[in-house]
Amino acid sequence: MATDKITVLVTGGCGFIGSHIVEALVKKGYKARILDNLSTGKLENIAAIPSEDIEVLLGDVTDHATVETAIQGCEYVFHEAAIASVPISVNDPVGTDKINYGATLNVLEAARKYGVRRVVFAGSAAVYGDEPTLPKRESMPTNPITPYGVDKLASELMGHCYNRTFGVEFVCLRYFNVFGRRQDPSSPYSGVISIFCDRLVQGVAPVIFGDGQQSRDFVYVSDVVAANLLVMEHPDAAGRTFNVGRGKATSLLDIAHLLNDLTGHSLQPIHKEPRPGDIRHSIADNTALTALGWLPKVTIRDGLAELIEAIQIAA
Ligand code: UD2
Repeated sequence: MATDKITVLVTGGCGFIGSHIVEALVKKGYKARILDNLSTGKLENIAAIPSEDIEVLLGDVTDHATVETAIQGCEYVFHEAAIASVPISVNDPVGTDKINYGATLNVLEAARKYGVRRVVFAGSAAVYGDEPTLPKRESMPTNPITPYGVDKLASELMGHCYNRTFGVEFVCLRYFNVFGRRQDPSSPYSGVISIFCDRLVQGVAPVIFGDGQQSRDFVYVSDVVAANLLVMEHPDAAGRTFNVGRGKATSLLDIAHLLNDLTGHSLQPIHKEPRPGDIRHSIADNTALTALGWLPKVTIRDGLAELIEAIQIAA
């Protein structure tokens, strides 16, 4: 059946953040096309979305022809597909580069060829590296210390190059520590909150690497989705890079405490050796994004409560 809905491509649309973006796009009346190879994404993440509003292409973002096919007819692209693990990038810099940088170039080139209006890219706070100045501002020098961070930065730079040189509008969102439903807890390098929650519902104490005073700018996935949808069409967003964090740091001890409080447990964290290469604190200056009208709405406590409820329902 013919449709006059605008089609939006979401690479990695079966993944953690991508599936939430797809859901929000469909709610706003867009048609979402998903390109995902299900390496970490899951079809069950999009199972609740009405099938007439989505198209799912199972394929690889590293394959140029596949990306060209996926992008044709799309006005916007959210490029979320990536190997989201720093340690995997350290173990296999060549393999991850093909995905975390090579695929971005594929997307940009196909966007240029097929006249996509705007590409929104899932960047990372990893581009700041371990330089201790806080909060992180977008204008600060970047100094990534892992292949993951370098690929994210290279992708940003190429995106801005396509913006200036070829007129493909490009926006980079540097995600801080995103948490929420559908974040996979199964690897030791999954987001710490997903791991803690997974253990908690099994009544197992969290393991904290180090003293637990290290802190992160945890941001709930629905606020990250709101940031994506805001910069998708905002006239002042094109050609720019924005931090996506709440601008508040929460320590791991506080997370463990909040989780006990929310569930009535009194699990004492088990402390182990600090994780090599860990940064101590991370916090975003989000002035640029809030100036566009973004306001993170979900507190850490409310986000944790929602997440625990979702995990308990699924269990
Ligand atoms: C985040 C991003 C990563 C990259 C990086 C840039 C996530 C999931 N990862 O890594 O993609 O952008 O920032 O700096 O958002 N921890 C424990 N116990 C556990 C698991 C983790 O104590 O069971 C600690 C870990 O040692 C670290 C903190 O929790 O101090 C956060 O770890 P993470 O893997 O959730 O995120 P991070 O900040 O290392």
